[in-house]
Amino acid sequence: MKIMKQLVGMALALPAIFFTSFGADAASKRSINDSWEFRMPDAKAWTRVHLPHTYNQDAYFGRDYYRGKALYRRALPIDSVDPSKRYYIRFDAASKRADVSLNGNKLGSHPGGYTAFTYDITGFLNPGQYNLLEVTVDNDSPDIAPISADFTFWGGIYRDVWLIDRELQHFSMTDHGVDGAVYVSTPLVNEKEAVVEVRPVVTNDADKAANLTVTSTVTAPDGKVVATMKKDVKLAPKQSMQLDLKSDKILNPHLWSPDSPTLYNVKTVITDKKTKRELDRHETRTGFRWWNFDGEKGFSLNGRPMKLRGFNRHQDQAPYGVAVTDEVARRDIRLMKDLGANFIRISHYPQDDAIVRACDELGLLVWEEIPIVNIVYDTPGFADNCELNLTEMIRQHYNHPSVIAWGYMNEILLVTPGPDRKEWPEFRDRTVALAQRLEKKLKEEDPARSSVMAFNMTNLYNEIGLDLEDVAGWNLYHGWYVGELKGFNEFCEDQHRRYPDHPVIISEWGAGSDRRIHSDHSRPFDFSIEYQQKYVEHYLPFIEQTDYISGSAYWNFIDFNVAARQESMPRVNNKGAFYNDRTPKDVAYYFKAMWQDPDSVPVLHIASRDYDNRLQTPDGKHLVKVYSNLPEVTLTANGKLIGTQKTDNCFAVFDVEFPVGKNSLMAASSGGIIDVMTLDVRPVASLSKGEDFGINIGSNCSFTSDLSNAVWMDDAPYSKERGYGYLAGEPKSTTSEIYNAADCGPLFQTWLSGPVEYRVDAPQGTYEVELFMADTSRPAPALANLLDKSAEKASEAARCDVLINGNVVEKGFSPADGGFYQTAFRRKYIVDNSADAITVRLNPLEGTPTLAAIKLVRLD
Ligand code: GCB
Ligand code: CA
Repeated sequence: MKIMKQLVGMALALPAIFFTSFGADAASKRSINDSWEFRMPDAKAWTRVHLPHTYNQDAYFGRDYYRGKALYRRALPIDSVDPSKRYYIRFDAASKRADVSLNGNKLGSHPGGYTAFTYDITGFLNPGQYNLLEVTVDNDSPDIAPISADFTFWGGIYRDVWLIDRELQHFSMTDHGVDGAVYVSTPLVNEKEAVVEVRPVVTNDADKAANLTVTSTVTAPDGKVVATMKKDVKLAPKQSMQLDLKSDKILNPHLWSPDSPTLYNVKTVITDKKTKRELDRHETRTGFRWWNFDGEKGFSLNGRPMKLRGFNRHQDQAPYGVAVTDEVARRDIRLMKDLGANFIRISHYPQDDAIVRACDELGLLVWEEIPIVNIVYDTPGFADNCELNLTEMIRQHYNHPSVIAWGYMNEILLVTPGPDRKEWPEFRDRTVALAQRLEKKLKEEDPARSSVMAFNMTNLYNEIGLDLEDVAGWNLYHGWYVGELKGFNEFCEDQHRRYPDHPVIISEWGAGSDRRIHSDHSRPFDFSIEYQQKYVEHYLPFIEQTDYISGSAYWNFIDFNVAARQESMPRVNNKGAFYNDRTPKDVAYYFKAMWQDPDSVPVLHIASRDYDNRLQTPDGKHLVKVYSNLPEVTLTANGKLIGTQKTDNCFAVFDVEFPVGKNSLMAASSGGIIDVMTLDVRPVASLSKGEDFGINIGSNCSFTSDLSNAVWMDDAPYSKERGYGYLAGEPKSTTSEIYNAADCGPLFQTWLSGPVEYRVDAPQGTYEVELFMADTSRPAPALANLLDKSAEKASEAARCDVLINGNVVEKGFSPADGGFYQTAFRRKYIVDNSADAITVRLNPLEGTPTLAAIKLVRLD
């Protein structure tokens, strides 16, 4: 009864669909991404949506994005049901769990947000009536990986949904979401000969036996048939059987490689043995290649050494989250390929079929993995679901020749209670047991692919027996999260000394950067564009030059959304080589210069796009870096020759004097290769009327607002030459988010603490002096309640008297009063300056007060 009511509702809502028919003669497959309705559980009204769709736009605005259920529904475009057909619905992904029902009948509940699943809907269709498909998606299941990880667990049906029909005899449609179970591999392949093996699962859904012929044809790219295999099979009613067809030797196969991604077509057909009628057809591509990971020599493809060069990829693009189309997938792979990459780690979860297809076609070798990240909990069903998702990933992407490695755990000890905790033995044993189980499953499913795991920073992985996979991936962040850059080299050398036989790949390395932050003396964790470049320029040559390192995947291809992340751009992990909108950062051209062969792809790039609007410096000089794979670079500014330099480590740095204004820059190299750009130099910061004179106190970096373009200059101890700086105070910083900071977040994340004395040389006159502060000693309360008297004077807050030019402007002051911890505070004071400087003093009364930035504006 309830269902009938809903159906009537749908009839009104979606009239057009009723009349579309589906199920012509041939087997067919079509997407049904259009005409869905969506609602949150507590909403009354349905809204119309088009897939791909996510309900987590809130991940862009706050740490606590919605985790829970949401509802989707749609009428199926089927008006006649052919009794000689089977009907299926395939979801390419719904995150993390999807409960699906048709006309009120439950089809199933699928755990896992990154793999496809298919239901046979034949028995549940109402011919000639509305067929109501309902899906409840839940992105909060504690029994499904990932549970803890540095990315947003976007909820929704965010990939394609398909309606498919087949004859009664067909390739299995219910094998782990595989769209027609036909498994193709190349059990023998070398330069001279290759064998193709095809293992189709043939199903007879009829009530009577079927006599069938299965034929498989392998066609070369030039259209020549190079192998034909054929087998007769008799299936009992409702029987499924896996066949094994092996080709004869194919001579002189064209090998697949990143440089030459040659694909052969494998067409497999089921025909009725007697009538010869074609019942099902499956087409896939295969490639002939073999590879080896070696503990000493690194990686080789088709017998030749090859450094794996690539990126990790997350899939989101603002403002759509992960609800992006196939075009996005293909564009991403093309961008990597353009840089000269030959490898991708599809992290941390299986991705769209379009991604792997593009890798086959454009030539990127693939490591794909399931999302078991940080810790293995013992929630019921967790381990089973992991194994299911592993099996799905392997079967669904089995035929892709680009795939060389499957992974199943990432930094699994990161959040796991360590050896110093009493829970350790339990967690250790559970983690190792799951790894063993998955490793075994992986090899059963696919003995040909390499198995990998991503470790991080500690040898514990080896010590407790997690080194059971073919290749050890290391996620290393020396010079970022820990220690110095050279720690990276030392760690690799040490591992190699201890485990010379275990092949190694650097599965992650990366540093964050923020276009608003710049420094000529950059440091780890300052989020400057310049430090990220320094970091990459240190790691990459070592990876390239060290034979035992098979290669690497930089973390990450893009700046990606992490609702919970803080740092300089809250909700963004900004380690990308590209911005989230896929604009390359300058550093992307360093990868390109390192990876591309100068003879075929000369690279020459003035690396100032991320800093193309600068304040004039007192001496008018600016550093300009050029990335290039060519031996020499000549730089011209405003038509004047600056100089010619030999490149070293694929770059050259010029010290250039620029006048204020638009400066034209040209880099040139042999062969007529040039790069040009315009660099805007604005007048040196001044205290003349109408100017903003800002200082990013406590920081080695300048900060430019992307809202107003105002600049806060970098800080230093006071000197006469500089004309500003601190006389007392200790530079400090945090990576925690500062609330209410609008466009100026990073300003508040660095400060001077303690008794602070700050001086800015300033001629006599009236000024607006604005002080920026935040008390970061305690987290912001979840709900700051202004009426709560107890919060009025924050008890542990640092307290001080604030003096400007010796006059007390605040007494017993704290920016945290009212409970405003971790929150931006700006206040302007009007100051008559009769001296030759403006000085600000914080005299501590309790704790250590802080001053994060200052801005002066001359009024008179
Ligand atoms: C890692 C994780 C990855 C994070 C990355 C980071 O090691 O595997 O998921 O996003 O570090 O940026 O911290
Ligand atoms: Ca600051």
